Amino acid sequence: MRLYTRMMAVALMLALLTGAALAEGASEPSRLAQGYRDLILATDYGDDVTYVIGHRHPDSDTVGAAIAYANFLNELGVKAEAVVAGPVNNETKYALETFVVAIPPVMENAEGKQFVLVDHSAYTHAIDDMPLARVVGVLDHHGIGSVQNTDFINVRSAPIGSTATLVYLAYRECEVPISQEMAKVMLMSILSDTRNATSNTTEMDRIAYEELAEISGIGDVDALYQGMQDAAANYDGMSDIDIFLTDYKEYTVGGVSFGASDIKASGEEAMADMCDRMLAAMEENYESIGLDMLFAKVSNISGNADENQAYMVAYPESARMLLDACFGNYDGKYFVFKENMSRKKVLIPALTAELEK
Ligand SMILES: [Mn+2]
Repeated sequence: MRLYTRMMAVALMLALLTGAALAEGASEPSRLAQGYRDLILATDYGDDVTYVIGHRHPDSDTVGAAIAYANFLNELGVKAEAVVAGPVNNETKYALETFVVAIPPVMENAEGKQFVLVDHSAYTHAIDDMPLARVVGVLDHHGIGSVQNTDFINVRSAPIGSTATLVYLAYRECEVPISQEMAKVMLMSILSDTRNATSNTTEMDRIAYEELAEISGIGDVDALYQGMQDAAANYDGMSDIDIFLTDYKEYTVGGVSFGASDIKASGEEAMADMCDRMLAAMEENYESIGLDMLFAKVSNISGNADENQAYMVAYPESARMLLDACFGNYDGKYFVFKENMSRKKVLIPALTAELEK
């Protein structure tokens, strides 16, 4: 018996030393957790599959939140599957391949299908025929968008760093155990959307980050993030317009339509080069994209704090003038930012405020 106890102690110590995963086991939910489960299950999901999908031009938050929320619904007995609105980017591909987690299939038609939307709630950010689908749930951190149907939608929207943090919260509230695999996937999302907890990070994001890092068994989270960053800045083999459309969103404010892209480059020279290419790509594809204004922000991932952290270019001249009215930091060629500002938190609100004047 003493030998057994000692063996257990040694095993526990080894587990701690090697940073082994602390995947959670299932137990009966508390009364409060059952109440939270009932809230989720109050939706009539029917017998068909509920697809969990993120926004177009998918990023790591949108993909990770879809995978983890589909798994969460499965754990509650709902038939759900994660899908993506287009091919995943290099950053997401790198992380999922590292975790050996399958990339969800691309969904092209929404008509007649049933969805939970994650990381978006506006039809402009959803796949084309989403207005012809039944939306039963929304988890988002971009405010409340245009998505509506006649049925009751279970919505959770909060000004938080990552949608995956809301998914994490759902697991916790409902006391659904978080597997090592799901911890990795949600951590990927939080790392990406909060830039490794350096931007737009709420206390809830930090709690999720820390607990998921522990459960995931990933020892060196910073190294994982660096790998994701390097993969994100790798546009090898892509045309300039494909690069422009990798992390790209469209908006309409006061009758003016515009698209905004977020691109990564390492160092000021690479940023300037990328800005030149994006400006040419925007000009060349302006007619086919068909919006009034196009913006490209190139973020610096060099980690060098002495350098400027973002450059921007805009097309056509009306867009350049609008950006100038917002920030006034045009150097004759590029808009230059000391801090890398968030598209969601800074750029879009600034453009919106100026357009509404
Ligand atoms: Mn997001």
